[in-house]
Amino acid sequence: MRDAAPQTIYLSDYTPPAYLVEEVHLTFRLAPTSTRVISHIRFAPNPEAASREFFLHGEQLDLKWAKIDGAEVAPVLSDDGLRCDAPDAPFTWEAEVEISPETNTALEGLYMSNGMYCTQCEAEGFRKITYYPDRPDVMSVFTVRIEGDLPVMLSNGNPTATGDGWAEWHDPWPKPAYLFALVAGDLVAHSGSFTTASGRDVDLNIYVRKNDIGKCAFGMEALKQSMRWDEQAYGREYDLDLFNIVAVDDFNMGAMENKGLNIFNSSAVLASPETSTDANFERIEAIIAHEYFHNWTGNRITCRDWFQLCLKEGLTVFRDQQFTADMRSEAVARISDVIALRGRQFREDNGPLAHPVRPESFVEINNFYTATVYEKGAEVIRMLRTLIGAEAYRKGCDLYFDRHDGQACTIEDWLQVFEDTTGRDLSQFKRWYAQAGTPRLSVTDSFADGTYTLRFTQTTPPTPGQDDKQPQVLPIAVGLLAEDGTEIVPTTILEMTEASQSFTFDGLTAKPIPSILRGFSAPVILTRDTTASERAFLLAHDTDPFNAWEAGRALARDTLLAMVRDGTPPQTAYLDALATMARDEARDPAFRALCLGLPSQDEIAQALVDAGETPDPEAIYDAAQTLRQMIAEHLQDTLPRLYAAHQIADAYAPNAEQSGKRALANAALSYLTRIDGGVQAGAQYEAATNMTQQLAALACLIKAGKGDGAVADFYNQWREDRLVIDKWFGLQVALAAPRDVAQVAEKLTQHPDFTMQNPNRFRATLGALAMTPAGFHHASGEGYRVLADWLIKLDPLNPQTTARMCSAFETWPRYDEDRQAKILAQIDRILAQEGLSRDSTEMLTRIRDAKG
Ligand code: B3K
Ligand code: ZN
Repeated sequence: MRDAAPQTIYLSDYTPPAYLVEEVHLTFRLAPTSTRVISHIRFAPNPEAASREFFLHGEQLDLKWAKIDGAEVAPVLSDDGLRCDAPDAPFTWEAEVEISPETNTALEGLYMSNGMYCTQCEAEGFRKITYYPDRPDVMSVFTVRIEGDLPVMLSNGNPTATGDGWAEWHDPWPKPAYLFALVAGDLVAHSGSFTTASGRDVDLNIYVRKNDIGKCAFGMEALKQSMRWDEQAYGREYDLDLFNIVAVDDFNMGAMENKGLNIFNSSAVLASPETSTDANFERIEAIIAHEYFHNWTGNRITCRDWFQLCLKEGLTVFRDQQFTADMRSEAVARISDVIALRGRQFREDNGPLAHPVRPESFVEINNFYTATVYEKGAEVIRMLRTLIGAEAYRKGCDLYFDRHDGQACTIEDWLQVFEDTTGRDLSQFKRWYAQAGTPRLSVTDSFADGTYTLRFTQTTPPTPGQDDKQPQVLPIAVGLLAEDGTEIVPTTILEMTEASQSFTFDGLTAKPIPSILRGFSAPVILTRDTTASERAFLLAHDTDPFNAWEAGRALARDTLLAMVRDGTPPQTAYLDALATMARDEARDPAFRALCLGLPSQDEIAQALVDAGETPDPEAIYDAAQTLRQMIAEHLQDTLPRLYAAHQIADAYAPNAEQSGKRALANAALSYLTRIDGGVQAGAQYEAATNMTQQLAALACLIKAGKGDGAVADFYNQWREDRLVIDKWFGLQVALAAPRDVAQVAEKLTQHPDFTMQNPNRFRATLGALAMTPAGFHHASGEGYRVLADWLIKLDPLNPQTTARMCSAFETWPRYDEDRQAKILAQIDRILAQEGLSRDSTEMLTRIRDAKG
């Protein structure tokens, strides 16, 4: 289906809606290729609007008839909606449209997945269901009647009546259309209940297909913990008698926060020890929390327009990060968040797709559900909280909920509550929402007469459309240590507001060792000339666990950079520090496992770019392989002990304690495999009783070149479990030798279980190709060619998932001329496709035209 003509939308063009909606009644007569949607909508002129133009969004709808106040009308239809003469007074609009859920492969609007009907309306999918003012600042109360022959038929809110072949639902909370949901299918429920702080009982259900009923218990517990946590941490109670979650196999992203009826990608809710890894459990817990938390930050208070997306997403990510930190280890959670931020957001912020946390224009809003809006958006809120303190933050949030409940808001509304409660001027802080790019923070130090001085300088490189950047407000958390490892100045927040600024610490007897940017207190790239021995010292002694990890990370990064540049072998200072850390029983195993990891190849590539060099992805891969081998040899006595000491006798539990031990044992196993050729990994594979162990062992065997038998065995064991088979697809691509990666991916697309209609399977295969740097960027250009071939095939079916995966090409300006030419040729080949979606066209033109 062709998109409406592409058009750029600007934040500065916002105008209030001409008409508001007082109430909506929808009737769905479900049929796979001919569903009828009958709407009955009460409109009233908006006193705040300048225009009285009556326009309703609508795309790919077959309008049967329309009436205003009972009289048939003949609206003017266009690609993106309809216009009609309408009274300058309240009136009733009625219409009937026909849509075809079964042939809706875009998975937006009403579609079918494995025989079940479901919806995805954010951001602008409701307009594919019926004619409506599909914008978040139009909020209304929905009543829904579903007619069909399926046993379970759900919508938002509470059920009001049901009969043979029909069900009615009413949602008392006004909401924008993007939060509408409908589900109908042959489903079963895993049920639970929750009593809110004020004593109201809420029924909870996770609806799944029959075979999946054994995979719901963990999600249910996570939901209850989220409900309790939001009451305690933010004073937010749930507000309906019912909360439903539904698992869907074909879904473009992780999950969706529809009011009272969250819809989840099955991979983001279904879990069992045999089929899910510890990382899967942790992700599920976080996503359930995230969607639940949206009930207040997103649903009760929503966004005025889509430019304000970070208002709900940045805040809700920050809230889910706080939740994970409380449920698990705070340090480990923070380190994991920062690894993800650097891996996705820094990459975006330093390339052609860089955009502000609050963008100023877009063509297709679905292209802006980005790491910048989500993860950098969360960092901005974290900084705000650091600057004003936890108590003031909570007070500001309380005022936000009081003042704006039921409204569609802006970033200005959000910042205003903190200005009002703290008396602070946040105008400079607001630059975080407007300026794209990752600030570079450099620091030098000096010591004289008992005074220690830190001198900081910040600069932000130009990004597309923003050549000059102003200094931002940076909360820099600093602690000072003495040479014997004691902390002489505990964590202090320095508030940097200038381009260059000095901070002093008086009354010291000797030059201290600084620990700067503790807890990663601002999303910047910190550079500081220092020695390997000082980094080793901080890895061993920093009282801030984030910075202890960061010191080890910096050592690893410097080591890899030196290896890539001229083959300099790793310094023993690094290897010894790593060995000491790995053996340190006083440290959390999860933390030690993180310390044994290396910076990503992407991070090394970016570091080379920052130093004015051109990265060679294969050289980076080789250096990482060599370093891993040297670490394995250096730790050879420690590894078997580390492995043995972290085996677990108790029954499997996906908690922080057990998963930390498994992470450390598996990190040890991975190094050990380089020494024993896979003997221990083979034993673990055979004996594994949970997916964390089985998958880790399988990965080791593949890396050791001994995976063939296990790969076949794994497939036979799990062929009926699509989520496990996704792992099977992904692992084979990710672990192939760089020259084989593209070919392995391409061969897997011929496998009978490969389907491009299922986004999880497509991402497991082609996404793994895109995320394996040395393979994707192999000099042959085959990685680019295979991905482009498949994006071309997927685009007509599913523009959203295609466009999202186009970002694989975003790092092209980093590379040598030959690679650049090869990538650009593929981009141009995709862009030349007749009828390419608006989504992919926008992504690829931004990537191609703005040399970041
Ligand atoms: N709000 C949804 C994302 C919708 C994406 C639309 N392309 C999930 C979330 O952030 O919780
Ligand atoms: Zn969200």
